[in-house]
Amino acid sequence: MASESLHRSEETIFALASGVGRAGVAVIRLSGQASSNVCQELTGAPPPPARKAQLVTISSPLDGEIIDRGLVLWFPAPASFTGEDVLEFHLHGGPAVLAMMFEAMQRRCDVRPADPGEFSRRSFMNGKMDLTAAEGLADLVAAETRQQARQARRQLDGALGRHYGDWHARLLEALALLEAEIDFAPEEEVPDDLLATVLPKLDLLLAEIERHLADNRRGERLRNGLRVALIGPPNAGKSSLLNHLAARDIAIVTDIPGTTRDVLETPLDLAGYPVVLVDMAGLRTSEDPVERLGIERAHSEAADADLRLLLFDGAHWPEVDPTTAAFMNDESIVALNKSDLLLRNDDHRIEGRETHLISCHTGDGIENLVTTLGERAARAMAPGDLPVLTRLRHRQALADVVGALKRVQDAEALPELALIAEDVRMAMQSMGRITGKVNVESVLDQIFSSFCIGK
Ligand SMILES: Nc1nc2c(ncn2[C@@H]2O[C@H](COP(=O)(O)OP(=O)(O)OP(=O)(O)O)[C@@H](O)[C@H]2O)c(=O)[nH]1
Ligand SMILES: [Mg+2]
Repeated sequence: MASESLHRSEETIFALASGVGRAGVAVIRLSGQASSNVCQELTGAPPPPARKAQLVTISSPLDGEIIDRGLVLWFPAPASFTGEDVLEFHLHGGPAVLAMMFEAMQRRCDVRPADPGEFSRRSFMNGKMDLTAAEGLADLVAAETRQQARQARRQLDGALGRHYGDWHARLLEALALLEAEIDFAPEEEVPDDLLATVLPKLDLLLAEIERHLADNRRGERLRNGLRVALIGPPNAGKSSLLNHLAARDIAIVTDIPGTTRDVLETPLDLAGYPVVLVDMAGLRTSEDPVERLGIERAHSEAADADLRLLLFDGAHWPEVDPTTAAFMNDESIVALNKSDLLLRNDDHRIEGRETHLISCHTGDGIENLVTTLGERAARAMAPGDLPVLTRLRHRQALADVVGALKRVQDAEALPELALIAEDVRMAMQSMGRITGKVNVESVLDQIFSSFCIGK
């Protein structure tokens, strides 16, 4: 039971830092003021020298029963992940050992289990990392492909935070100049020279942010996976292709048209790029109410997908399903399945497009199709030189910044200092929301630190 007198943020928190389940080694992490007392109580000794592992015997403070022998590590504040005193136990990862440890720690009224993300939150609150880095850390833990891990690591290292920090600083500088003018020359008209220096800089910044936003959502796609919809008539072999690529029997395959009704997904890792392949009902008009629901979902999935893989049924060649063909866009990948039923030397191009001739039965042509898919994935998600935004949260905050800077631009014809300053302040606050640095006091600091007293 946690103490009533302590604020939650002052309580010492603990959590299993390693994965759940039986494991050779489990890591329990504590953060907060009581960490060193917990060490004393459980090991009979104060924490070992900082950052040096020490083998200890851990016994229960309740009855003295030995819980385990393991390593203890001590990271005194502020040089720790959270910025607080941090203690780590490396123990044998059995459920009974862990249960006894948790029971022993929770006996203290100032120690409690951590909330999700609470260690990172404390790290952020103590200025150890900004919000984008904290998000990068969460992404790194969740990353399933090499490229996802890369992007997350870059963000954790602060690349995105620095980028936004630089923009924040430029807004702050503009605001400081505008505020200073308001404070020191309230009666005067807007000085031309001030606007002549500030406004072009803001225009430049606006252009940079707009370029950053027009990134085709590559960072968000890499984080979530590129959604590729398998679109085709019933019986084309969509589910067969999904199973083939996933190397598992995920979807039911039968020769009855209209077999699939639900939307089924499987993740694929194509040279480090994450793709989510989506199988769904074949497109046709149906009287069956259940199938119709499936077809409705298929239509909306097809419309929302990042990429469309159109699969036509070779059994009906040269007939080409018009409903499927209607989904074709410049980006679509076109494939004709059941090549085992087709004559080799015919021209099988559909609507003049490069058409992958494949067979889910023999595996023919599938390697080529996967190569194309991988190239498309890389093209849609490959990182450039500059860090990319990875979350809708960033995009929304930046849209607010753009909105405010556009109002500044519109005001150029009829400049009113206070209004311009207000919009710049709003832009800066939206920017600060991304990294978690919303602090108006810093404007005042900047003004007075860059001005001499007599001015
Ligand atoms: N000859 C041949 N038959 C195939 C091939 N691929 C799939 N089939 C057969 O085609 C039939 C339909 O396959 P599915 O994978 O269920 O087709 P679907 O597009 O998912 O169909 P719905 O779920 O009804 O929309 C099954 O009998 C498959 O065995 C292929 O490459 N060659
Ligand atoms: Mg199917």
